[in-house]
Amino acid sequence: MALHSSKSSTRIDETVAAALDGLQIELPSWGFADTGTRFGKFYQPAARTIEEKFSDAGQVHKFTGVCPTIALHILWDVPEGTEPSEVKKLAKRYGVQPGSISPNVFQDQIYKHGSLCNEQESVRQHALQHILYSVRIARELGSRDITPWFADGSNFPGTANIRARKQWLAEGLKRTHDALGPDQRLLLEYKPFEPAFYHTDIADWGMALVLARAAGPKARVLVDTGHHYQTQNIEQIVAWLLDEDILGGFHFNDRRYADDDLTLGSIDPYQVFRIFAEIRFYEWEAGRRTDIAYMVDQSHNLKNKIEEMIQTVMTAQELYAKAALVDFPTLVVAQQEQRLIDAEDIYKDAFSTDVRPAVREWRTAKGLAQDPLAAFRESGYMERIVRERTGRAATASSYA
Ligand code: AFD
Ligand code: MN
Ligand code: MN
Repeated sequence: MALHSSKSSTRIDETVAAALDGLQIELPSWGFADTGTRFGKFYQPAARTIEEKFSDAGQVHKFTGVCPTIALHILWDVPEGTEPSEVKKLAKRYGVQPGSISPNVFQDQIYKHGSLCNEQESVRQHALQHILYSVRIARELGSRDITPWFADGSNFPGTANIRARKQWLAEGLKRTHDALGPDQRLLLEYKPFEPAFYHTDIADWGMALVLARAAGPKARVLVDTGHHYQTQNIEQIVAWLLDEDILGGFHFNDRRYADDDLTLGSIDPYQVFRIFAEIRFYEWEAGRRTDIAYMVDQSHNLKNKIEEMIQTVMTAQELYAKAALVDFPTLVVAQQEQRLIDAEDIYKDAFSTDVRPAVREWRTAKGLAQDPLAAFRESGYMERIVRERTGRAATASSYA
């Protein structure tokens, strides 16, 4: 049975265009700053202020056309006392709106032994007040998602009452959830380890799901693709969260070992395709799009930060376009009839389709450059910011 209808290029173009029309990708403010790793930083003319972060993110949106929001960290970008109106002026000036808002409960000295899971009630209260402040700022900025990440955990056996910490955490998240505005969401991110190396209080998707359910109906699970052990089947986790109607969104990056902050799709593009395919499968069966926040969480240390963000977005678009080509009507029949090779080949056929011509056509139709990276490089923006931020002329090393 000839399964693979030779996809006409018209069908590919139409399917890819429809898919890309619905894909928006949020950029992380911290991805434009020199954050380095715990082993050091290799400086480049990176953003130093929230204004420069908005400016750089604005370039990514200008050339890709699909990044209208920038995720902000309250401590790094909107320290207490910042007027939200100032942030709104930056959004207007640079063409990107504030996106998800991350409280920061993992950096201040007070959080040495944790935040909402800290044995000291005063520290738990301090963390909660910061999170509630973040919710207020988010409401004033018109941001929908609150995305706390908790580094809470322990390094040595016997030093933590894991059950008590779970209860304290649930209590703090419930208080946070109850402070949300009508259209806001609380996205709970999980991470198996780092900086804690014996146990992390929200270590996997199951713990995040239990906590989200306990917090209330506006809470969801946030899947950071770098936050999984080597052998974990991330697309299976995504399928379960979809089926439980509790998948809030993603923090995209790639990893060879763990939370490596590598460029999305640079190590395992097929895994990213499989994640998107699970989402497209769910949407095809449900007959509707899902409301998932696609966000990048990469803070690069070697590549040019703006260029790598453009590269990340272009990769996400290509892999999403491939997933949109999966022939689900034929796939479900092959699955039902247990024709394994035919079913697998439907995935492989979509993944191996070169969608770049269709993506380029889509960009042309949108009035965008066919190659956003090349267009950015020709724009002179890097030369300008190198002069402005370093006082020197740009050299080849400015394009790391
Ligand atoms: C780190 C954490 C987590 C968080 C991000 C931004 O592992 O992914 O979302 O910083 O705060 O990558
Ligand atoms: Mn993350
Ligand atoms: Mn991370």
